Amino acid sequence: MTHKSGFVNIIGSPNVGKSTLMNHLVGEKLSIVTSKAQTTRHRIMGIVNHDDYQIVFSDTPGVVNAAYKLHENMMAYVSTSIQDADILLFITDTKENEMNHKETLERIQRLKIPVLCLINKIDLSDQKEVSDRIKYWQEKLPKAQVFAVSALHGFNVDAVWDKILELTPESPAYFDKESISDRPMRFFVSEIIREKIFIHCQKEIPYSCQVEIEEYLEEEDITKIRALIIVERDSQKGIIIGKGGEMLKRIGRESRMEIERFIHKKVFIETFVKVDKDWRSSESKLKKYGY
Ligand SMILES: Nc1nc2c(ncn2[C@@H]2O[C@H](COP(=O)(O)OP(=O)(O)OP(=O)(O)O)[C@@H](O)[C@H]2O)c(=O)[nH]1
Ligand SMILES: [Mg+2]
Repeated sequence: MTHKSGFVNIIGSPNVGKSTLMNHLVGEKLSIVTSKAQTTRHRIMGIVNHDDYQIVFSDTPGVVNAAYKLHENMMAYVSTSIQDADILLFITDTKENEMNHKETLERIQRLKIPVLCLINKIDLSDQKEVSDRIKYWQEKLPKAQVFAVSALHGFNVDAVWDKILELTPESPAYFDKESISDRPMRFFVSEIIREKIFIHCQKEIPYSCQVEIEEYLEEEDITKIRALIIVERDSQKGIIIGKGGEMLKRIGRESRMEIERFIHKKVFIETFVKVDKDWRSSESKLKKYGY
């Protein structure tokens, strides 16, 4: 029996639904999702295993013009994901009139590998708008097959799956057939906490935060976690903690509930906040934090 395996990399502008799509395809919430743009900062692999195939999806940060060093590193993840894809899923949504980042679009236009263009969030749109978008993107990406989908509601995602399986090359598996990601548990835990900060904090705060897991201790009936939230300035520290510690408590409580669902175990979590001045602009600090 032949075995298929390949890298299916998801690229697109911020907030179009890349992470929602990957989670749907993998059937597990691996990537955090929020209503704010630039939620995803890493390349995160989600692996789907079957006797006959292994598909390695990669979620990536939304394509932006780099405003600070962290952005540059995020865009480097996008760039390598375009390079090493066997199949590219270019995702846009019904509200994106044109791709702001022309260079990336041009790179996709020049690709020799199969490109699937997914127009997402069609549940928010009408037939006419969807038809206009299909026409527009088919002209921009003439070699791509265009799909109108809703990643959130799973609409038409099956058709995308069928196409992916058809296009995946014959190859042995790249990863252990038991693994669902290339990332360790600590990474997912830090991302869950970052998601709660994104949801509850406004303006620049979510973008200035990084979460480090200082301790992850698995005991027989409970997992003990100590997390450090890193901000760029003293004023941000005060906001994350909130009046009487309310904000930090809320972030901790909601994170704990979600981590418990994710690892199917009881969790005890402690959160601390620390200032690391301008960490987003320092190459050495970014390296330390895994970017
Ligand atoms: N109505 C609707 N909302 C969607 C759909 N897909 C995603 N969303 C919403 O769009 C927002 C952004 O989704 P994400 O999956 O985080 O988008 P992303 O492209 O990964 O964003 P970045 O990581 O910031 O680049 C969230 O509020 C999602 O719930 C969809 O099919 N329909
Ligand atoms: Mg994302």
